[in-house]
Amino acid sequence: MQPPFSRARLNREFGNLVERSRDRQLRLAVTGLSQAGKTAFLTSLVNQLRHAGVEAKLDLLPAAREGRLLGAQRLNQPDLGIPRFPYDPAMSALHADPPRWPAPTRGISELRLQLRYRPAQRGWLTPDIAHLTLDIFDYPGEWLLDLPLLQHDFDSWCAAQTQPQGEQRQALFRQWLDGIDTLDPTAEADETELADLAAAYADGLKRAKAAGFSDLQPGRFLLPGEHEGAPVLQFFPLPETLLAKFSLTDTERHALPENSVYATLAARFRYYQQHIVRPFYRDHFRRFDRQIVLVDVLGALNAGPERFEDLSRALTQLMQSFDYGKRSLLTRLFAPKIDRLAIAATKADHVTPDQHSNVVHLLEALLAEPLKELRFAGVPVKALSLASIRATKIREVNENGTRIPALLGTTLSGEEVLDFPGEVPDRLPKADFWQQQGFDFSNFRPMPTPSQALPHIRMDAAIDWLMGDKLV
Ligand SMILES: Nc1nc2c(ncn2[C@@H]2O[C@H](COP(=O)(O)OP(=O)(O)OP(=O)(O)O)[C@@H](O)[C@H]2O)c(=O)[nH]1
Ligand SMILES: [Mg+2]
Repeated sequence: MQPPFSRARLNREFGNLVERSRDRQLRLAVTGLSQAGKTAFLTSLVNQLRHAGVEAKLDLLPAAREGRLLGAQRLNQPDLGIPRFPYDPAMSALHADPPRWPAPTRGISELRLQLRYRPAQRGWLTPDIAHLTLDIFDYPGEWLLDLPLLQHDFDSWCAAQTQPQGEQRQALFRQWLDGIDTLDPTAEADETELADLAAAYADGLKRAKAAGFSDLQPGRFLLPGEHEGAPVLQFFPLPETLLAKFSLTDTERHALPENSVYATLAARFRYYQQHIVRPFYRDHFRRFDRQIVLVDVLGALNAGPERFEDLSRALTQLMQSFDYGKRSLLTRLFAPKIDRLAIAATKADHVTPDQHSNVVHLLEALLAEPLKELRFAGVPVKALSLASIRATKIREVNENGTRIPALLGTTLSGEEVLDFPGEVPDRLPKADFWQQQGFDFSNFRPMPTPSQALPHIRMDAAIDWLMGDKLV
């Protein structure tokens, strides 16, 4: 007589059981510069998962399409010392009358979600319901740019920060540049003078941020948090030209007394690295399995060539720190095991659907170098465009017999507009693009939504790529 189960089947079922009984966990890092759309993405992610199977439209996510994803609930987060991700305040803002965008992020927050789903493959040992625990965290984008700062010593950081970066940007630092011109790096440090110059440098960074530039370090100068006014935030780079005036060799420079301007600034830079930047990354960017890099490509395209190049420089630096190959900084420091990555152009609802593939090509062009390295390192990468919270509707306008796609939205000041945003280039724009400036981007207010689930574009595709394989 045949045994009821073959050994192979028993082994397989036992394997399944072990797999299911092991609590499936996933830690997702959402990476993006200031205003890239991290908080909107996280709010929408939580919202879509909570309303999966009911109101959320998630056709590109098989677990939801097949009715197997049953929803998600918040669990107590592991670190009780960190505020909870403000999902409820974000939803209240989006459901207010008139609707508002969630507030810019001022500190770190975390959230743990438990997803309930029915496994796709059923066996006699497979439970009816399985769980996936998802950990997410949010932080101000300004602080992310401190990551590349970890790769430098004070000298190389000075060189990187003071290389020519375009006239418009330079003009915003004029007051600091004038002040620093007469500084003697070998002289004894005058605390008040250094504090004033650091304040002028921070002021330059704030102006550059307001003017749409992205490559801004140190990040805490923009958003100091609890370090406001502390000496650790009173340093700045010394331009090569200034150091050259004193024609010091590297050895002479490093032998300057501890209380000299040069040594004081270098010590504060090191302290900043060790006590502010390193703990931030150690505590929050360690041990994540999946990553999504969000980029506001359209915003940069709208802002002109100098800011577009600035974004490209900032992202390339940032992604170098996340180089998943052998020599990467993070691999050395914290050995993360990221096995899958998405890069996404956010706010895709600012262009008509016929432009979406161009947006993705442009994003890939912007991140060409880091993408090459990621592919070489064997990390699967998906590029997509998405709108975490869609704020426009598509309309077609008939112009002399031709149907032209347009966007219907409400501006931040409350005016309903029909918008023709124009063509997005599918590669890094050449000079003539900027001269003709065929792209017009205006901010929209979120749409009032009767449904609990937020309207989106391709959030389901992003969720599927980031965690669909865990929901089988
Ligand atoms: N139309 C549209 N606008 C969006 C979308 N996502 C974000 N935005 C806009 O971009 C702004 C910034 O989005 P946030 O999610 O706050 O950006 P962030 O990356 O969290 O920024 P910081 O907290 O400053 O680091 C929002 O206030 C909206 O104006 C989207 O899906 N569609
Ligand atoms: Mg935010």
